[in-house]
Amino acid sequence: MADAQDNHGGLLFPPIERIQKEAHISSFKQYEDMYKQSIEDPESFWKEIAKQFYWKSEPTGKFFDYNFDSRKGPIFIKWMEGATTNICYNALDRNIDRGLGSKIAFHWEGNNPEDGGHITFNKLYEQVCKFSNVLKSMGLKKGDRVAIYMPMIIELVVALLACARIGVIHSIVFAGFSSESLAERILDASCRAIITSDGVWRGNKLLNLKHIVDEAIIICEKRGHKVERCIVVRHLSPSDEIITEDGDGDCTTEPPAKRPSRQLKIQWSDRDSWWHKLMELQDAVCEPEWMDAEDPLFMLYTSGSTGKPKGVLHTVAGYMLYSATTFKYVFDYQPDDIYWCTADVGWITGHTYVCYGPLNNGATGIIFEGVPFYPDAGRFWQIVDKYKVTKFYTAPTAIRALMKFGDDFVTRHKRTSLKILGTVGEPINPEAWLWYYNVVGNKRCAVVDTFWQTETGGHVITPLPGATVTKPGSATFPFFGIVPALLDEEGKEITEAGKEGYLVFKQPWPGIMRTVFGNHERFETTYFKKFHGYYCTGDGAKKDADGYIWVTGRIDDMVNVSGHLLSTAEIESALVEHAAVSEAAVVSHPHKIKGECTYCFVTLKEGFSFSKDLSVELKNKVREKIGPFAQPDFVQEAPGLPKTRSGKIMRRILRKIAVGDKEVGDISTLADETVIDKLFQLRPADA
Ligand code: 6R9
Repeated sequence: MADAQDNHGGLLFPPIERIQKEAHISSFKQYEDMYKQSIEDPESFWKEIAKQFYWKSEPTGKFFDYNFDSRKGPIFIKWMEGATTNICYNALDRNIDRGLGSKIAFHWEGNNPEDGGHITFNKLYEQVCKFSNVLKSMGLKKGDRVAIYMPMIIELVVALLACARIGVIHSIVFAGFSSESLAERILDASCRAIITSDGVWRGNKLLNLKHIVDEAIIICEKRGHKVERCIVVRHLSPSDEIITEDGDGDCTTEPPAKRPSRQLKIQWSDRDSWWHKLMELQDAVCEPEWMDAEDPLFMLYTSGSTGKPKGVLHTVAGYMLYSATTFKYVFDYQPDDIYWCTADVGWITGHTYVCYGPLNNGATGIIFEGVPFYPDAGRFWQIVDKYKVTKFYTAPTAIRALMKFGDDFVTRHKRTSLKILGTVGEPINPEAWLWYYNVVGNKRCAVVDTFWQTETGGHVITPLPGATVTKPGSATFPFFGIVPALLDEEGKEITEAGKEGYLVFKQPWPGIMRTVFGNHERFETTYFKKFHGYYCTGDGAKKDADGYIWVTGRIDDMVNVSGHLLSTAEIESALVEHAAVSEAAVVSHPHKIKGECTYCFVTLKEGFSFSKDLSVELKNKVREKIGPFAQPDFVQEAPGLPKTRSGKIMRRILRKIAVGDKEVGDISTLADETVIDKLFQLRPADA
């Protein structure tokens, strides 16, 4: 058992001996040596790693090349250009060739604890080949975009890998987004087809995914884009009655035995096809499309500060190297591991650490359809015991929410298989870190707090479990190839310990995004214009006297709600769509479980008055427009907003008002100072 050491009042956690013993990187010195090589000679570092993969042909030009300074020309990043490979081939065929065919690739754990199954690498290969052939039979080809809006089921991974196999760019949209948000993403990428399922149970809620997709397709049609095909997985159990318009639904009218009986009505049209019917007709062999290293692999939308989501684009080879390497070292992957990342594949964490990273290492993973509190708050640990999970990865918001239910839900399960506990998505408060370490990990597991972004493709600042002495709340040190710096507002590097600055990176690593889909200019403006020569994360951070990096959170107009990034502009534009609202300003607000939540100030149009009902209506508006996870916690009336003479809303002041802090700071640039008092008076009682 490892206990903390005291470090000037802070806690230090040295690597756990039993983990260190088997670790790929088992001392800080070894990390430092490898790190040094990775930044001084990235070419030879990544060339060595590239040898683990299958390449149809070798790079034709420079191994890597880039420009991070827009004054010198367009921003670009290229790794291994001219080399050809296929990430699906590497994940499946290569692993089968090295004898892993009968190994389990995924255990599937349903929302209902009695639902489950598994798939081996052989079987996954067969399913993926068949589905690649389905896509091909529809005329889909390299470079086309396909949207995926699916629950956490094996078919989701099959769909993703099949796209990758034939060079179709997948654009996965988390199946919690509204039809509007889904439509916006389909339109931006001009997706030719969409893959979904009939519905899904989440906890005790039944969601009609097909209906949301139908609505999104109608919105797209109205805006001039036709989605040609919609493929629907028959996922609900035969006892969930499905009624389709043409009766093509393998219907049964028997009520479900153990679950609440519900009918799911879905519409059916010419563009729709059942997944299983299409699969029946296909061959289980499909030659992969040999892709250039820099061909696009997937796009994934992330919130942008202007409100319009950005399609972050990743390419084949760099992402493959980086996702696999971070997975191997950060979770210290060993062949007998049972690895579980609880993230939904609809987010980047699911792309990199449910699918691509583990599969390219030949790991056995878990796909969990449900939620942490169903049937009770012990579900995670019950699953850990059921499969003997060794490496577990989740988000601070889940940890905090589970903490609230007390230790009992954890300690009634054994958890003796656990070795490494990861966290991602937002800064983890030391209290949650310590609970994770002491209670969940029983003081015998390493905690890795991994900082990264959709844009970075994989972990960029993170401890290594066998090498790094950790401090609760710090993501510690850069991964291989990452050169971080902290800049002040003027772009000068901060060297002083404890001083906060903008977290930036000086040179590219293989997994960094290459562009914003269809808008390279936005890519340059968002990440490279604020500080020339650096990739700017949009996060603030500081370094302590020991060189540890502490990420403090977003410093742009982004809010991190339960680990999901939302832009305040996006919420504001949903609010002003309501007939009563003339202007809205949204700020982030601390929240015990979610980390942050949103607090909305709304100015009403003449003739409207504020009420509880209106507040509820506005919250629902955001929910419908963006998705349930975006629902604001607070809405308050604002007869006037604090604005500068040039008309800029001073959000800094609104954040103070939201928390009831009268020390609002400098207000000399305000056009009208009297609004502040009024806003304090109108704060809702529960804020
Ligand atoms: C992987 C992912 C990225 C933003 C990022 C930052 C926050 C993620 C963090 C963290 C502190 C950590 N973030 N991990 N902040 N410590 N360990 O979450 O991607 O959805 O794009 O969010 O999340 O603010 O900029 P994404």
